[in-house]
Amino acid sequence: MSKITTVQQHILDQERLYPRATGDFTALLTSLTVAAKIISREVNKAGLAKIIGETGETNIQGEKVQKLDEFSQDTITRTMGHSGHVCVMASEESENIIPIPDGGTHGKYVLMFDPLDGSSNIDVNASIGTIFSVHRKISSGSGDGSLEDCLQKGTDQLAAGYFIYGSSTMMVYTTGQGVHGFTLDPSLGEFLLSHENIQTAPRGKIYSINEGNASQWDSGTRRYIDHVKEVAKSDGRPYSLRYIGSLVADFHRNLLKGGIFLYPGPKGKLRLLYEAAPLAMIVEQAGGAATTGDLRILDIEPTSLHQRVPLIIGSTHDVKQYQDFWKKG
Ligand code: FDP
Repeated sequence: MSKITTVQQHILDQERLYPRATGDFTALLTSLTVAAKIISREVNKAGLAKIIGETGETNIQGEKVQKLDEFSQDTITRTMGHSGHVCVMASEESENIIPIPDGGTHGKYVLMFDPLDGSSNIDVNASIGTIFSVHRKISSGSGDGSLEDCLQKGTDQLAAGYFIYGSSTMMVYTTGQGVHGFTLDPSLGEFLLSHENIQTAPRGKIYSINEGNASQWDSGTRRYIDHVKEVAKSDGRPYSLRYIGSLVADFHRNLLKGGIFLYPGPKGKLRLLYEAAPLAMIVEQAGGAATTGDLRILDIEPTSLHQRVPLIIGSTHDVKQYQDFWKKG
């Protein structure tokens, strides 16, 4: 009989690998799972908003109906701001850093998050997600964290992960000891280990890109996409195109099945700190790769909170091959 492991037990076991660990880190990630369960419950009711009252209006209980992305932002900020584990946060939805609320206890960690990624998919019932990344406080003192704490590069992440609200709700995370996936059992309210030590295929058969942007692609990207579409049965081409337009959902599928996701330059659309860096840590831990074309995502020094980068991420062979095309221009 296989063992049943909750996410809390798993995080605790991972933290025990570090002799000087205090348990704080386990508590931080556990608080985050509470926020995700609240968001998951609300996401599952999304279609009902139309019945019980439109967003921004008052529902039949006299409560104001909040937009789901704002709700997710508030839920994470409130849960984590009072957890005592973080000293500062930053979110894709907030222009500036988010300080700990008055009266809150300061911890030694920095939390970066995208509260509801892929939110243009909410109305059509497609999978969406929450992405997070944890750093250690580097600014001096034990009080409030600062912008400096938030602008750390991907290689300094202590943990990264995401929650995907799909046909089931899942949590996928890494603390640098492999990538592990948990599925929420809604009747128990517990995330149970379902995907231990996820390894992505060295080479996939899927490419994921918004082809509607083709006229803006550089010639290297154009030639690469032509290449994966060419018929060459001997090496597994043509690849299949799969694109949901919800990063967490596209990434999660490719992580499990193998493949490449591309949102190329010149500037890119996706955010370094809330999307590219956390997913790059996960993919590398699963044996894959992530690049802008010329730079490894995890090596980029952030210069601003909402910096965008090109993101090419997935199976190592595919990402390397993209880079070869990209370099030739
Ligand atoms: P969305 O605009 O729905 O929030 O981060 C933004 C994001 O979604 C990603 O989740 C997704 O991969 C990408 O944008 C989709 O962009 P396009 O619609 O330009 O393809």
